[in-house]
Amino acid sequence: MKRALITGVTGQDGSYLAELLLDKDYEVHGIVRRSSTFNRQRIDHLRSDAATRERFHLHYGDLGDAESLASVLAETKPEEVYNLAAQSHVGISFSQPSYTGDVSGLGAMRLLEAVRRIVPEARFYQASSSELFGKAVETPQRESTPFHPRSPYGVAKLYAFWATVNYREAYGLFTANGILFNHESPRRGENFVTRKITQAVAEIAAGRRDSVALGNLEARRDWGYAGEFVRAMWLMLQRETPEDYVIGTGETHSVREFAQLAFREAGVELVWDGEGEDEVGKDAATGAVRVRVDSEYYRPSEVDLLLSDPSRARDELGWTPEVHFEQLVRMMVRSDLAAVGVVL
Ligand code: NAP
Ligand code: G4F
Repeated sequence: MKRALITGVTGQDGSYLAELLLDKDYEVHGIVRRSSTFNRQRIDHLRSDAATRERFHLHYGDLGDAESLASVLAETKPEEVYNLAAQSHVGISFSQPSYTGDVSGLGAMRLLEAVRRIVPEARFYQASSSELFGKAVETPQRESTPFHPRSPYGVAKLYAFWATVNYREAYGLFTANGILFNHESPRRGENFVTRKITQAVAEIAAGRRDSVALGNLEARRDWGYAGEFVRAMWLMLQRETPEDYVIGTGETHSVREFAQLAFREAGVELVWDGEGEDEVGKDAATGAVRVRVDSEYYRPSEVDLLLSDPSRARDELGWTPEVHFEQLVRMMVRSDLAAVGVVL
């Protein structure tokens, strides 16, 4: 039985990756942080299900605390380590720049150093991000595209990316960066734009609120489904030699398109009126304002356009995404509608 350690196991990706590995008969260890209230909703089913609970173990630790990382590695001796933990919100990284650098940047270095000292044979996956491309110098973005991060989060992830490469080159560790483009799901955190929209659509349909306030409607992202992106992480660690891979769908859509489609899924056709901060999206049938623009959600520097070229992952890992944009939006809206008890 293989043993894996996942940091960030309570997050969106951590929960899907834990499911995947348990399904492959791994023993899975996850690092969780202490919090005053439990936040394990995404993994509770794995702790109660008879088929998985014996092979799924949680340990307290924090990427800010090197000793806790070393202790967990010494206790669990994993063969694969997936570093998914991060302060992962780009907008919030402008409010907490040095904390984000500490956790999302230096945290990866702390873990790499602990791996080097305690389990140097282990294979290491780093959750790198398309935010590295930032003010992208070419489109689509591929492994060779130069980086130009646009946020404290992107800068922190740049440090972690190069730390991962450096430990491969300096010490011969098996380390791989997955440069993942945006991936979403019904488990996506509620303050990322996709989930914020689908949750608002559901609450509006349930009569619990009137509208949703968004920032930049023109930003374009390459949005895929988290449930299938985690398989690419695992595939990277099964290779003979470690490499870094771009993972995305090869399609790009704007925040406006996402909102349009999400409301359509709940039977509301949006028409747009006005410009800039005065723009609104109205229900074409009733004239009710459903989307507003609020500059509070603008970022000091924006990533305007992300679009992946995932051909290397297709050719070398055999990984191709199956869930397309429309299916992703539908899946997320339906899940949020079900959560508020709305059946259309
Ligand atoms: P997420 O839902 O925000 O999950 C982040 C996880 O990190 C949570 O389990 C969180 O724990 C944990 N964490 C945060 N700070 C920590 C600390 N100091 N010590 C230990 N754990 C800590 O993020 P995600 O969407 O699953 O993304 C997973 C990883 O991929 C992240 O590194 C993210 O930056 C990266 N990434 C994500 C995407 C995407 O589109 N989703 C794309 C590219 C890269 P709590 O539950 O206690 O908060
Ligand atoms: O959903 P977002 O917050 O995701 P963002 O910034 O692209 O970051 C996500 O993807 C990265 C990979 O590219 C990950 F590394 C990172 O951890 C995270 O998972 O914002 C997407 C776009 C941005 O351009 C933002 O300005 O949507 C725009 N936006 C417009 N209104 C909004 C809003 N974003 C948020 N969060 N909230 C809004 O109201």
